[in-house]
Amino acid sequence: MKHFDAVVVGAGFSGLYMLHRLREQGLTVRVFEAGTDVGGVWYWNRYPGARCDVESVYYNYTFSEELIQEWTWTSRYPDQPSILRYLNHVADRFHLRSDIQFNTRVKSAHYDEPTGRWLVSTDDGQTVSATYFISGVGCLSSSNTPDFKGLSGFTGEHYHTGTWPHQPVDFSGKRVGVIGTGSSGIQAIPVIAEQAKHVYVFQRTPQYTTPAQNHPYDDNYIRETKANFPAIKAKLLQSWAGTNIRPAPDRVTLNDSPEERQRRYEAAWEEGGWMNTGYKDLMTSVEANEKLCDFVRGKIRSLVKDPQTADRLMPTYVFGSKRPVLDTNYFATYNRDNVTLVDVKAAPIVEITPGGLRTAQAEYGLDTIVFATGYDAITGPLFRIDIRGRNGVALKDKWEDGRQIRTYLGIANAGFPNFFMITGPQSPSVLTNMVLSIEQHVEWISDCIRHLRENAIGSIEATPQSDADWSQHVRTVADSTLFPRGESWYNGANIKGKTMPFPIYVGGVPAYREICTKVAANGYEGFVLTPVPAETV
Ligand code: NA7
Repeated sequence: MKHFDAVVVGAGFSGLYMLHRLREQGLTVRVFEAGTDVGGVWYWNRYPGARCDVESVYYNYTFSEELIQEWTWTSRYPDQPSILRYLNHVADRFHLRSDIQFNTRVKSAHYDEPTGRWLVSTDDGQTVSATYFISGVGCLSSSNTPDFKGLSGFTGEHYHTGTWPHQPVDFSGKRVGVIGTGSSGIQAIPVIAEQAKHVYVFQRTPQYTTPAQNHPYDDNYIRETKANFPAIKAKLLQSWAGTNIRPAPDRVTLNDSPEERQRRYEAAWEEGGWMNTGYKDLMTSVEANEKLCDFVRGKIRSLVKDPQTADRLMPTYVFGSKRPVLDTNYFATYNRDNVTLVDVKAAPIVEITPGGLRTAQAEYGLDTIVFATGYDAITGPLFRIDIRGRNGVALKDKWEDGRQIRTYLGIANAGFPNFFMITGPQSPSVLTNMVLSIEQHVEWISDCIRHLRENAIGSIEATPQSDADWSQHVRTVADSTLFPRGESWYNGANIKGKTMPFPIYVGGVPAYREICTKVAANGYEGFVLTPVPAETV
């Protein structure tokens, strides 16, 4: 059996940086990656229109000044091919590939109590051991295709946005059905509609989506950004989500006149992005939230010509309780003659037929079906691996299938020594700039491992009390906001039979960083540190 200091799962943003940091410390590391190359979600999500909803110049690693200076983004929101090129560049620049085994999925990771090592087994039949087992599996890497009756008998082609083919799919002359109107569907639909003969959009829940107002960067902006990067990073770290550098919102929605509100909403709509209106109470006041919802509904009414289609596109839930979407020409796409919106809440999908799809109301002939049906998010990627800690207890059982997630800081788990989760459940993760949050976790974990090694500590493990306290804190903070009010992948509502308490820490990037830094500064308070047995020192 091969022995490593650390095994890391995944070669996306998390795994690549983790590998780099641990190798700098002289550790032996093996990264296992299911794909044939680096990239993580950006390797798999190759659907037409795939684009990140965080601005390019903020959606990159910040640990290396040279990397910042030598890489140039070309548009405000990066498309999937650009991000994938960037991650390939990082892998080459830091010579990372030699420690990554591609085409290999980790099946299980079991903590072996007598040796204090993790035994990690992969789908190619090998088992290796490691002192540290680190998950870089991401939050949205376990794609979900609902179990529609008849799918196996469909005679056309079908694709899931999250596992898209490497060769472009040709939609010309095709009748295409797109199921799902989350970020993936909303990005893909306008692009597919330009090529396909006809697109039927099967929508279960209408979405609040606002214009990205994507545009090419000009050279001056890029020059300035590169010149001021340290200051920009400092500002990003001060922002709630780590996604922009403007001052924190400080206005109260209902204190402004209707005219002033309208002016601010219009300005934010024109500017594009996540509706930066300057109001601080969007996610804490139902009344404030409803004002923005009204504004977006008004925009839908004005953008979509057919009143019935506009009605069907009207969202009614709390803005932000499902992931808001940034789009390019989404609503205008419904003005095309070759696009039909089908409400599958009113008349659910009954089955996929050999020649298309049947709802409770009608049958649609289709050549191609695109499943933009999302992910078994946050817990799904971890549960795909049989992770077992002390006494053979499975993580899935400890968390009661997700109904009772208990972690310490979203990084560690009582009962699972030397197991670290990069952007795990109960950390800020998907509600923040993922790259910034990944960097913070990777640096915290690598500093922790350095501390263990320098002090001859064999293992670190969260106490059950720390797990319980952190989980309670995550719940309390979430319940003081409107985030848990929706039915979304945030709480597992998109997957039949899945329920989980709101699994994201919404205290914001600055507060969260401060807590993690303090835990480390206080000698890893809340953890039990066990020295290496004397005879092995
Ligand atoms: P999402 O946001 O989970 O969207 C999935 C969509 O698929 C959503 O509209 C769902 O409707 C719909 N869906 C799921 N199952 C069904 C069934 N059985 N029938 C009809 N419609 C269904 O996934 P995305 O890939 O778009 O985005 C994921 C994240 O990636 C995104 O938020 C960004 O952070 C990046 P529902 O809303 O559940 O009624």
